[in-house]
Amino acid sequence: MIYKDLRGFIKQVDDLGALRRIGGADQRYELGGITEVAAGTADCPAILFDRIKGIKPGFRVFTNATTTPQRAALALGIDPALSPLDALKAWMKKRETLKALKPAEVSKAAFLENSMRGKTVDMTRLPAPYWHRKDGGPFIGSGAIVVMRDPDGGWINASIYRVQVHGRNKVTVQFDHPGRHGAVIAKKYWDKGKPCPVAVVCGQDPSLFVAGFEYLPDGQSEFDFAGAIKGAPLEVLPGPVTGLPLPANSEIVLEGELLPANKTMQPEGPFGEFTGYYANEARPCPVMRVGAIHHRDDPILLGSPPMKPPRFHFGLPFRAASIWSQLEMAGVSDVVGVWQHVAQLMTVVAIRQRYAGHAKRAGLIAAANSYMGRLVVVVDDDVDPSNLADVMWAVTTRCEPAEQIDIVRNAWSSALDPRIPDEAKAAGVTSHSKAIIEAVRPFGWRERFPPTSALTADEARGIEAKWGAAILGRAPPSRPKPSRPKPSRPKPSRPKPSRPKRRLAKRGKA
Ligand SMILES: Cc1cc2nc3c(=O)[nH]c(=O)nc-3n(C[C@H](O)[C@H](O)[C@H](O)COP(=O)(O)O)c2cc1C
Ligand SMILES: [Mn+2]
Repeated sequence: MIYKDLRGFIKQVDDLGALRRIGGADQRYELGGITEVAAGTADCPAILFDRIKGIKPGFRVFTNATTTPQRAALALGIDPALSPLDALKAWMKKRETLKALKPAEVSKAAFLENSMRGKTVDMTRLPAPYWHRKDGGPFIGSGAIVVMRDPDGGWINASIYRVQVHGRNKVTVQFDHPGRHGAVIAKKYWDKGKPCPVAVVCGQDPSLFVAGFEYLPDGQSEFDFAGAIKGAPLEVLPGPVTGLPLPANSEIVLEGELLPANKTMQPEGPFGEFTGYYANEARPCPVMRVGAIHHRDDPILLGSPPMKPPRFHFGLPFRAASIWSQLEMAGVSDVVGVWQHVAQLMTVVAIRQRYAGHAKRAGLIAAANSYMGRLVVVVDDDVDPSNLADVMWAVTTRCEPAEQIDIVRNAWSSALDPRIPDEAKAAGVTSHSKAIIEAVRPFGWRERFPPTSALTADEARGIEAKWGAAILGRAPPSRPKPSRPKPSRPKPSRPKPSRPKRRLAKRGKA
């Protein structure tokens, strides 16, 4: 069953044994620090913060929501027990058949349980975290959805743009570039000398988080896409201040106006980026005047701060799925997997080699479509592209650097790239070079290549099924319970039926 709202999702995460509750952390740097350290551990748990210092108890912050392949699958309505690569493939297939579903208007909304209006609006009552030490301020929106209505078509755009808090009723909304739908829509109001009605939805359901960073064409609402993921229309209620349709089960909603950028701007940022660096100094940014704050009782803010890679806000590398589709569309056959590591900065393609040049063909297409990625690796089909250790084994044993590494220059990156010098950026350069590593057995003598002594994936699974408990130091299910519980392995306080089996082989994380 797919979750109903963020609370429903958190309950499912808890049932998987993947939730940690933390009380007493500080809004300044501790929420961010704890989130980053947790995301760097092997289990990468989701965290629910409560009793945040200086904030009314009950106001909570939820982080690392979908940072593992397992929880990302859960968010997409895909079986969380699938292997990471199978889950990615299942999403690729599901996405191809998704049908947009318009939201359904309802007459009651949970987010209206509490409201601050006009003079009583006070952003400082909400737990907006200072995520990283050198951030320019607290951010209420790191994974929040910014909702606007296109004045021409009347369609609703609902995407993720970061939102910084500057005062009791003042926040900024940051568009990476003027092509963002939010920027295009706001400009239409501003060009007529009017402010743009806007709402910021914090603590939305994860299907909306996923929809919020999909590249959808203009005219297509992220709300409809979220409905498609869930297989049920999103329930919305017109906001009392803006009339914008707002997801009824959201935790926190800000309503207000985005003021014309030629009149009011506010220095915004800097903000730690997903590359693990700061990309810019503070820069002027459009201001939203907050006319109302609505929230549920004991609301939960969904926080999705960028962190040093390989930590990433989503556990399945979506762009790898689109590169996989692009390879297939381009006629590259026998692709058995595509995955991205280091927060999508490295792409790996696994193929069953059929002809000389097959690996290079796959590598070139993957390189062309690897946003910001300097490293593309092509591996054989016996290597799991989602397992970085496996990939590096192939790189160090099947690739002769002098023969099997190519460099493509002036390729797709972005202004966020920390390795492009300032002078070049000032001159408009946002491209970099990419290395394509063919870590495959050389085609001409692949049959004579030394055979591997490693278990096949099937053999390893067989061993896991038969001997896994013994290897992990757990009693197999058939054996009688030991009379005394071992102190070093405390039993979980309650049964966790749907928790997938722990794998022996450590999986690479996106
Ligand atoms: C966690 C997260 C944070 C993001 N922050 C921003 C941001 O601050 N500004 C921005 O322009 N895009 C940001 N993005 C990317 C956009 O949400 C994404 O490209 C989206 O598809 C843009 O939607 P649009 O086509 O409706 O403008 C972020 C994405 C994620 C997942
Ligand atoms: Mn859009």
